[in-house]
Amino acid sequence: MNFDASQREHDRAQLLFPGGVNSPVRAFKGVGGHPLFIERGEGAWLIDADGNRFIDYICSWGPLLAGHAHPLILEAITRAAALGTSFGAPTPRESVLAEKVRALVPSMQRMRFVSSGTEATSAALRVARGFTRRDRVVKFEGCYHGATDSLLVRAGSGVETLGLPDSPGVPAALAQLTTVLPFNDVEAVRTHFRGPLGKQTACAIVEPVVGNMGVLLPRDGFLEALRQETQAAGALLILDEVMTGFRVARGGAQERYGIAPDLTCLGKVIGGGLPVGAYGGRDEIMAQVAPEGPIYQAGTLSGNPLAMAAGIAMLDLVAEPGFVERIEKSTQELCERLRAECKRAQVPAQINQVGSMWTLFFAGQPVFDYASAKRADTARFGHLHRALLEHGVYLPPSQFEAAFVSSAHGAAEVEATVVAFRAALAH
Ligand code: KE4
Repeated sequence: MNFDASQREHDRAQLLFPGGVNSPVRAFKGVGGHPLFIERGEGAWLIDADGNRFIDYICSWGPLLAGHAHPLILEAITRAAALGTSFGAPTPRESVLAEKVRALVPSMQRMRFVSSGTEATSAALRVARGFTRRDRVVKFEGCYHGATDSLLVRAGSGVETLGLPDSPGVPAALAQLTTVLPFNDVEAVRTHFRGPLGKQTACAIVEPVVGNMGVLLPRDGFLEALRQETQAAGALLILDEVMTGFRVARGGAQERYGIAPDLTCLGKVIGGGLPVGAYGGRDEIMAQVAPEGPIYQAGTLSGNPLAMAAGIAMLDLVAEPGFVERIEKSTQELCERLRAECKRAQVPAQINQVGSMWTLFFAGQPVFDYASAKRADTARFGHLHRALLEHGVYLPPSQFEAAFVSSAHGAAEVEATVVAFRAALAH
């Protein structure tokens, strides 16, 4: 394949942006080579600046549950744009989307829209600290919750990809208020919340299904223990469903695993490809948020009319019977076929999948936490990524990211992906 135009665009972009990108994971640092510059998307396909076509398993890092340029989402955005792009005032459309969110995620009795997942998690942390009047927070090693200071501590995603376990610029005094526990470790959760720090802890925030170490599933009892222990210690449980929301089940991981959080963070799918995040939960907690209560959070483009229109169209698709289930079925079939290809090639690999998110680890043992994810052969993953590009398949450019399937990935895309994998594994 020819990537000359992308190379030229990357050379130009490096004079303008750090690494030539506006978000680090796009830089291909985890797999080598330079990023593709994209011209357009069509359903499950991306077309790059050189005219190369790829089956897209990034889906904008999760938002595009209905694939690229879905006609109903485009129509909703176009109609909204004709009425104006932003008013800095409330609109009925915000309530329409919030009612749809609440119908799918009933634990979000009231909520607040923001413009990114990072805004949602940083706001949720502040609300938890303000509501409990406690400063300490708990996160889990390898989980990533956006680029917010208190949570850029032993985070996953691009932080892990670039080997930056703690980012400079995060004040030590703040980082010291963040306790990091191993994911899936019930004993560590119990020891913390039953110990002296438990009653000083405002909240635990967790990716209920981790996407940012690659996909890791919660072990039986882990989420339940976290719910019980936070409750007993008077700490809030925040489920970061920015990635899992509407994707691992219609009502997110909290529906799939039957966990009732105090606060939920959403992003990605909720905006249908436009910038939307949200945080929300129990009414008594949200009543503490300004202007009703004293905890401050704000945003110029929060509830943006175009983003609301896209989100409404997206959640209407999610609400359709069979929509989420069909995508999960395609994903399960794809992963089964890829496991068979790895077996045929006698390559030790683990493929973790839940809903329509999955990750292939080159590892001989199950991958269930940060330590086991780190043991995967990332060099081999980089080689696979480059080989798959040559065969028209675009995986996330990092071992520590989730791959995503959309409603636009049909039987033809699954078949073409399996054929490409077989060829790439033989490289
Ligand atoms: P954003 O601020 O990027 O919208 O959301 C932050 C965030 C919060 N919580 C979870 C579980 C997330 O996965 C994310 C963002 N995910 C990354 C990919 N792992 C976004 C891609 C990027 O950083 O460019």
